Amino acid sequence: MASYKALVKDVIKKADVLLEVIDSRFPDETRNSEVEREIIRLNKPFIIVINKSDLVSREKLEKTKARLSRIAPVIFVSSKDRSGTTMLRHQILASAAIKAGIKGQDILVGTLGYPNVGKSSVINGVTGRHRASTSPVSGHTKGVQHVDAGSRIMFIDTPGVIPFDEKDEYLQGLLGIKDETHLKDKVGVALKIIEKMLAENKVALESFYSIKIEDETSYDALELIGKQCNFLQKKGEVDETRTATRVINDWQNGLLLI
Ligand SMILES: Nc1nc2c(ncn2[C@@H]2O[C@H](COP(=O)(O)OP(=O)(O)OP(=O)(O)O)[C@@H](O)[C@H]2O)c(=O)[nH]1
Ligand SMILES: [Mg+2]
Repeated sequence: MASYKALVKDVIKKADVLLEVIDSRFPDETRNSEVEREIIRLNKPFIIVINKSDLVSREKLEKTKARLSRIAPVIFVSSKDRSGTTMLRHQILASAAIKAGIKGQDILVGTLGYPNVGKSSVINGVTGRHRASTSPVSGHTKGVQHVDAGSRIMFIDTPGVIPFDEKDEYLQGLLGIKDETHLKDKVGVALKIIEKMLAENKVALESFYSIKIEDETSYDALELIGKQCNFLQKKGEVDETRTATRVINDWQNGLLLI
């Protein structure tokens, strides 16, 4: 942990421009105030990159952007759809231009963010090639790696900032930091996903599982999904763990949009 913090501080010190990559579904949970404070303290230009924007409606993205634009320039990216990456390249050049004294040299772009938010994928999106290694399993990028993106942009890829402790299993499940096989309370995590869907896009949840939710709780909705998927036990009751596993996988594979 301590060495991790030192690594992040070192990247912030060395970089000319910093990217804080966040998950569009959890903009607040995936921002890191300690990292932002350190960037501001060293007076470095930074860009907030809202990644996985393919998973969230345009309206919600615009709201998040309006809110976060007060802090730093904000760019939406979908590394999956390769959208926003040209805009990000331009913003990097614009932010670097503000910083005096790096004319003609490489622009070092430090890429920071929580595990699994898509830091390496964003780098590949801007580079236009699969230069940085990515994986659905978090904790993939080990140590600091340099990736040349051309036009003088040199990315520094880093491992995910600040792993959550065990207590935050729900958040780890929601953010895809742990997959279903590593989650102990699968039903609990699935209920959190359902709660999030009920609050943000109930219609998408209903249509994805072909169910109708009236005033039901998240638990009732899990039961409905189990019935609809025919995940039943011998006596006919819903197999909650199996249903929860399905919901977690669908969510983590980006099939449930908000
Ligand atoms: N739907 C969607 N999935 C994405 C996007 N960007 C990345 N992913 C997926 O998110 C997962 C993590 O991507 P990585 O680029 O490895 O994430 P990272 O932040 O570098 O992860 P660590 O190095 O483990 O900290 C992979 O399964 C990617 O396919 C995106 O824009 N949209
Ligand atoms: Mg990575």
